[in-house]
Amino acid sequence: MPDSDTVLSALADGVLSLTLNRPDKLNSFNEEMHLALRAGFERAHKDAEVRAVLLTGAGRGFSAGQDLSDRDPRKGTPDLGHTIETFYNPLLRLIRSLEKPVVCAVNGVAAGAGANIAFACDITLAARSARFIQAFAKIGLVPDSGGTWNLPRLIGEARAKALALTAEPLDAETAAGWGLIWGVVDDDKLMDEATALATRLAAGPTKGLGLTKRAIQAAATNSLDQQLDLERDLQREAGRSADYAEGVSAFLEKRKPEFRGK
Ligand code: T3D
Repeated sequence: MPDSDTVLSALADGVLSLTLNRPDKLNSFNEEMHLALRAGFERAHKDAEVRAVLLTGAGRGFSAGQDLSDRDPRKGTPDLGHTIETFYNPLLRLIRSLEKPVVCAVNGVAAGAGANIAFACDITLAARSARFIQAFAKIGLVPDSGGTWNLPRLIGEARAKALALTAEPLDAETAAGWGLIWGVVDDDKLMDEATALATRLAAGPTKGLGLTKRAIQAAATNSLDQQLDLERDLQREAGRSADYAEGVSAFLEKRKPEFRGK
């Protein structure tokens, strides 16, 4: 991982915690933070010790999206397509293709790409005081980081368009009620609950959980027939895993399973 304190990284109990750490800028993304976060997710892909990821932010915000101080128009017109291709899209692909659970703890405001990264994680919990803002409309941009794909799927076109066109903040309770995130937790309990959830997932049958994630994501573009075939293939694969053998043995022996993530 690049030597950067813009993302704090720690591995404990199979959980790789990645904490966005530019609190004075509400954890907005500059290139250094992008590279550090990408390195964290690349490690999660490669390192068998990592069996779940917990993504959160330091300070009072989760992330305010792109660092706009890097976008001063007086210094020229940036090619935003290039930055999306180079930074945001690879990050989204790393999160979605990681066959391990990604828990997101939204500790405060999540705006622009910050909101859509949170929505792209597998299980997102938010502090009661958090809010989500599709801030793009305020500066003449288009929702990115998978926002135009995820929002209509999660909440339908009417709500997706209203959020994206007005940039109105959405409170955490409403986000959970609409199905954008999994749940809301009192601010002072958020990290304990998110850590407990990530730790529980990290102790689970990683192979089966990863295949489950793949199947659910594939459903967005598959027909029912394609999905049924996929379930057959993935079940075959899961059925060959050591964790499946352990799960069934533990059930038959009336004991708790000890999954090893294999
Ligand atoms: O450019 C590309 O590569 C394309 C990709 C784009 C992806 C995107 O994410 S575009 C959207 C960019 N984000 C925004 O437009 C959000 C801008 N921020 C805000 O609207 C507000 O800060 C918030 C609603 C998020 C929070 O408001 P509030 O009142 O709680 O905090 P604040 O006072 O506005 O911000 C606190 C500090 O963070 C402040 O710095 P200061 O004055 O104390 O030194 C503020 O300037 C800084 N900050 C907040 N957001 C950003 C930021 N600095 C740089 N970039 C930011 N995005």
